[in-house]
This record gives sequence, structure tokens and C-alpha cells, in this order.
Amino acid sequence: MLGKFFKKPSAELGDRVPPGQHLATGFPVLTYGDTPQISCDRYSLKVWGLVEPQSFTWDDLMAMPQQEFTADFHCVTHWSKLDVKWKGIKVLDFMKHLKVDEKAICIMEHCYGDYTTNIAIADFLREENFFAHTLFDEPLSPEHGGPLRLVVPHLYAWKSAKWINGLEFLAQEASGFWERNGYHRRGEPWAEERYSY
Ligand SMILES: Nc1nc2c(c(=O)[nH]1)N[C@H]1C(S)=C(S)[C@@H](COP(=O)(O)O)O[C@H]1N2
Ligand SMILES: [Mo]
Repeated sequence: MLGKFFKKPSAELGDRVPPGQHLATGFPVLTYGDTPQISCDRYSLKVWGLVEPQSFTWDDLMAMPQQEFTADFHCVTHWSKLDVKWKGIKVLDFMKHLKVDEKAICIMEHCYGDYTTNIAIADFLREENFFAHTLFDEPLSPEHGGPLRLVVPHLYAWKSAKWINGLEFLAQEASGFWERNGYHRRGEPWAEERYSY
């Protein structure tokens, strides 16, 4: 895999690159299936399950506090990109609008195009997680998940759902698309939680 598009981390960046990862020079696109084309007019983010059901339009989301984020990005296929610059909405700010049942322990992330991925509530409700609509000062392109994606920097990037359109709150753990196909239920890069076996 080492070649034109990947380089070995330098010593000083080494402590930011998890084991088994190499630095990508560009920002690769990794999508299973087709890229949905969703305009902001059509976009909505719904919440259901163990939560008061609600649907947020693009305008609802843009009325929430907007912030800049810099985060490292680790794909389980062994590439990482450091210092990715995004803009968007902090998950904890978004969550102020929800009424979640205390029995919820897991969330299924749903997307346009039917991709899913599961995340524990404790991994979702972290200070550094955000919904992104801007990447390196440009509107987030469809390939990278525009108009809106989730970014969960502390887990492998398959948990960072592109074109996110739903959060389903669950009383027990469930498996999303990659988790049903052999990937780890949690996916913590520093522990190399890549596969479920
Ligand atoms: N909806 C959706 N989200 C997704 C994926 C996908 O196939 N569909 N791929 C995941 C994987 S495996 C990775 S590494 C990142 C890649 O994000 P990027 O294409 O912006 O680099 O998106 C994640 N989110
Ligand atoms: Mo990935």
C-alpha cells in the first residue's frame, strides 16, 4: 500500500498516527455504493426510537451554533489524514434540542443511500463530535458526504456517516452495515479495533 499516495508518518507526527495507519496525501473518498445527490432544500435529519420524534430541516440546523473544527481522520483501510478542517454543528449543541429516553444506550446512524452504522451513546455524546457541512472552507461535496455528515474523530471513519439523515435511539446494541459484515462494533483506532473476530 505504500506508494505514491501514502507516506510513512514522520517521527513527530508518529504519535498522532494510530498503529497500522499511513498518512494519505490527498483526502481519499471511501463510499460503499452510489453517491446520493441531496440538495439542502430536500435535506432533513430525523430522530426516532427512544427519543421524542423530530425532523430538522436545513434551516433548523443552520440556526444552531456553527463552529470550526480541526480533526484527524482514520479509515480502517489503513489511511489517516491529520488536521482536517471542517465547519458545522457540535453534536452536544444539536442534542440540546432532543428529549432522549434514559433507556437509550445505542444509536443507529441512518443515511441517504441506506448506509447504517451503530454507535454507543457514550461515544456519540462527546465534546469533539460534530455534523459537518464545510470542508477546508468549501461546501462539503457530495463525495465527502454533503450536504451534511457526521464526524466522530475518536473512532474509525466508517462511524462518520456521510449524508446522514436519521438517528435511531435504541435500548440495546445493534449492528450497522459494516458491523454486520465483520467490522468491529466500536472501532477505536488506537486499539486497532478493526474486525469483530
Ligand atoms: N453513508 C456513508 N457514509 C460513510 C461511508 C459510506 O460508504 N456511506 N463510508 C465510511 C467510510 S469506510 C469512511 S473511511 C468515510 C470516508 O469518508 P470520505 O469519503 O469523506 O473520505 O466515510 C464513512 N461514511
Ligand atoms: Mo473507511
